[in-house]
Amino acid sequence: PHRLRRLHRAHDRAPDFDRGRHWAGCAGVDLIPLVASAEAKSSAPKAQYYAETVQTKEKKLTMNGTMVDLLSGYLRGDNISESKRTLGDLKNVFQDEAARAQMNPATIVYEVQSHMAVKDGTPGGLFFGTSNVMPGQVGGEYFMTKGHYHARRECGEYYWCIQGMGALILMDESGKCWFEPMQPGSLHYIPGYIAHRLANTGDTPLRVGACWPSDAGHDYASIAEHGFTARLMNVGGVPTLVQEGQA
Ligand code: M6P
Ligand code: ZN
Repeated sequence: PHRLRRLHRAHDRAPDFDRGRHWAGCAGVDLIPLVASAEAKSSAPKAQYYAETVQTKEKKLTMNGTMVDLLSGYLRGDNISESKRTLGDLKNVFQDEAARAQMNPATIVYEVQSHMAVKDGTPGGLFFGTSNVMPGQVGGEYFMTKGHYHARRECGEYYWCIQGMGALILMDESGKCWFEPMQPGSLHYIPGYIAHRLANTGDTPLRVGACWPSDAGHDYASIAEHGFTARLMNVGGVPTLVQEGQA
């Protein structure tokens, strides 16, 4: 019962994370309908998602404290950190800074949930996350993440598209830029030494799962300084990677 109460608190935290609008309303169904143990039911009636034990015909199974909604990638339970970036947070990220400055700074561009079972920087561990990029454009450039290199350049990462349409924009250290189209089910291996950024080219949220080493770190400074050398633009309705100086 103690553990269940703690899990509830973890879930109820993060009031600024707008899960009602962007996550729970998605096509996802309820999580696996666990049958909570009698003890869990009486102490915490809403705790079915976090039931510590389930009784099957064969045996009692022990569940851990975190669940992934397989349809949306939404995470709930233990060890989850959440963040969001609004248009106001993304100064100088889009090509058309004047257009961005005219838009509502409170508009959410993307949200990230990360399951961090070890401390950031721990060698040999893994992090697991879901990014949720909203549909939208700034001056014809699709809503996207800030993008980063890993601080430890050699570290790779997996992305996989869960819902929506978009692109994984990649850049090597010489500034060569390309992209991989994303659709539900597409799997993307990002090798070390490659900067990566997500763009939503559709009109529904782009939800992407990610798994990366817990000591990879984020190097945003290199991107802030040099940017990506290409931008994914809506050119007559077609997502087009426009190289720097080519527009
Ligand atoms: C994925 C992972 C995270 C990353 C997030 C948002 O979930 O790659 O490490 O933080 O996307 O991307 P960014 O950090 O570039 O804003
Ligand atoms: Zn990364």
